Amino acid sequence: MSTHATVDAMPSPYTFDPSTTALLVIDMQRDFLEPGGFGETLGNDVNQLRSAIAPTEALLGACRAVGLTIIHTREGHLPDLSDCPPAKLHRGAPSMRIGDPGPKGRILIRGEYGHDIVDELAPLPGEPVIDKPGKGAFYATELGELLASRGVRSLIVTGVTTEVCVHTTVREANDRGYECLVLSDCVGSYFPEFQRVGLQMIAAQGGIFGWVAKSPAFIGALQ
Ligand code: TIU
Repeated sequence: MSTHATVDAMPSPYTFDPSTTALLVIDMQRDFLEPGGFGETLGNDVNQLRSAIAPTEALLGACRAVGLTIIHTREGHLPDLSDCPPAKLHRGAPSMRIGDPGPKGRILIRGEYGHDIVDELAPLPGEPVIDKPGKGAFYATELGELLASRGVRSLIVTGVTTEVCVHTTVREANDRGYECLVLSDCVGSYFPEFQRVGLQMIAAQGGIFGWVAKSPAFIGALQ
């Protein structure tokens, strides 16, 4: 028997069954959230993202307490860059390119210190970590198969950055039939304007990509 819960959300209440719901924590990596990583090489102020850490830590605690499926993702590339298209490697004028040696290891390379998730949000044993070469978490990863194997239909989406990897993943998930709820205090952008508008774009037009709520509302619905 399934038990449904409802969250006060935009543009309408979000109803989910915890047994077919997964929390997706996107790319909360040192490379995006700490100085000396990929985000900073692109010219960004990494402090803009750090407000998402504490609410996500609380959210993880609540989800772990009720046994909700939790999946983490990391953006990054193989050491030989064979999975990094030239279009991504050569785009823009970063201070360091993907694969260059930085203070936290090679920029955005799997296995390096900077590529891993920040200490506060470290995955627990048994929580899948999806390594992805693109912005979307479904592209060239095992995420789709993993969700299907667990019967997941609803995704609670958090992480960074709101308008890049969160948006791309929500759009991918929406086209695959998932019901996505984005938690506004657990996502972050380097650009306050993009944070605001990026969230509006999810819930506009009657929820064209999904729903938006604050994490305390979701945590309340879990209990
Ligand atoms: N640059 C930027 O805003 N984001 C990324 O490159 N990756 C993610 O969002 N994870």
